[in-house]
Amino acid sequence: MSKDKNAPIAIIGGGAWGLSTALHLSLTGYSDITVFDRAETIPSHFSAAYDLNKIVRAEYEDEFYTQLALVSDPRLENPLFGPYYHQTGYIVATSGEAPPKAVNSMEKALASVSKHPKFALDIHSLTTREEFRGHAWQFSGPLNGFRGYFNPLAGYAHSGNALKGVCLHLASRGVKFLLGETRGKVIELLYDNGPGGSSTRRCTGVVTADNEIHRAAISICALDAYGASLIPELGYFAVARCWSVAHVQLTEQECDLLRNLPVTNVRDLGFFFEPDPATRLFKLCPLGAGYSNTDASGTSLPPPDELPEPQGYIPLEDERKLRQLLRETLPWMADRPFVDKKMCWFSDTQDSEYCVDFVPGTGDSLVVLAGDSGHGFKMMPVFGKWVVDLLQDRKQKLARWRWQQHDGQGNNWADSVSWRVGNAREIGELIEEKNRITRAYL
Ligand code: FSA
Repeated sequence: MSKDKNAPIAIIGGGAWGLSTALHLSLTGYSDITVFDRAETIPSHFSAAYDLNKIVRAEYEDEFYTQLALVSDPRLENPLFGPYYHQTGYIVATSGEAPPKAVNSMEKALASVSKHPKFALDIHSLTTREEFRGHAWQFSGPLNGFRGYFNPLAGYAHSGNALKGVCLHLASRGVKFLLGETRGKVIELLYDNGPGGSSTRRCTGVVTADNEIHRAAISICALDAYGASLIPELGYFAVARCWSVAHVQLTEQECDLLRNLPVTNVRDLGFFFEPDPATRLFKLCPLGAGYSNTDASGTSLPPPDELPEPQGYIPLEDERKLRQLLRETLPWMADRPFVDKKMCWFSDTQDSEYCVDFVPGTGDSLVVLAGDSGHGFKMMPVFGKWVVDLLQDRKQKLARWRWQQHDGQGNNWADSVSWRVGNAREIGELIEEKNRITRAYL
């Protein structure tokens, strides 16, 4: 990297990873950092972390990520993250109707946490309704055939508020923010031709929608699901995919009832969180293989509009899963309307590995951060350190986080991701389904 810590750095995308990168670069002494985002404010509604809450857990199928998540403990890092973290504990389960893939995955997770020195002593395996109620007394549903475990060393973080808090802190450290559809939306990356016919060109900065040129020694594309809009080759291995989010509006009394409810993740149905005390919203997400938005060239990107279709809508199959989840656990909520329904977009890789690397052929001038694969937010306290390491090492030393060469196999791997259940679909099919339902009710 440029040895000059005063050289301009452009970070494109003010989500969890972009802000964490700005934070750690600033803490390392880099003084001329600008964060660009299309949204008018942070938290940006283009960020996957624009949300009430995200699961914060250290347990993983892969010990490598367990170690990283343990280091990323929001209680330890600094006061920036602690206030948003709530250690309610974590119930992982399968219902009596779960397909073998979900049961196997839950059992593998239980076997692994049960022998892990960091978790083992506190893991409680749960096989009866009463055992589940020992950790979530609020569960009044039948919990038919539920099996699982409770891990107290986990919980959730208010991700939208964490982004806001970090943004304010960064502004106080002199990090600049260019926000909004004109000043903040990066429409193009600028390149020079590289020295004397070499195959390496350098990225020299960005152009925003108001046609301003912003020169940068290093440009860092932290657009995640939207990354292929600036770096098309990224779309070959990091696929924009979305999952449903829904909420139930609770009363103050209902909210009090559910206080301290552990995050509950039923692998064949979905997961939910203790209600947010400020809005009294109870957030739920169905589990599945996700939905992509693939164009004729084979690239999936979130829909381009400011409010991507379908907003205020989640697929019928997901509504069904969530209502089934509630009937089993909190049946009094099972027929309540879902509000603030949306699709949350991620950048998904086949092996769920992150991409933290230079874009090939750009020397050390253009970094891409992508492939959160639905497990990126929890790393926010430490993520930016890995970008600082990358810049200082001038190459990605970890093979698993390198830019992935396209294998020509296409993107038909979504159903085979080990920790997911179900079949991936295209968002276009859902819009047709939604229109059919709307027509049927006219
Ligand atoms: O830390 C977590 O387990 C949250 S995963 C969130 C999620 O929506 C997954 O449930 C889904 O399977 C996909 O991987 C995207 O992320």
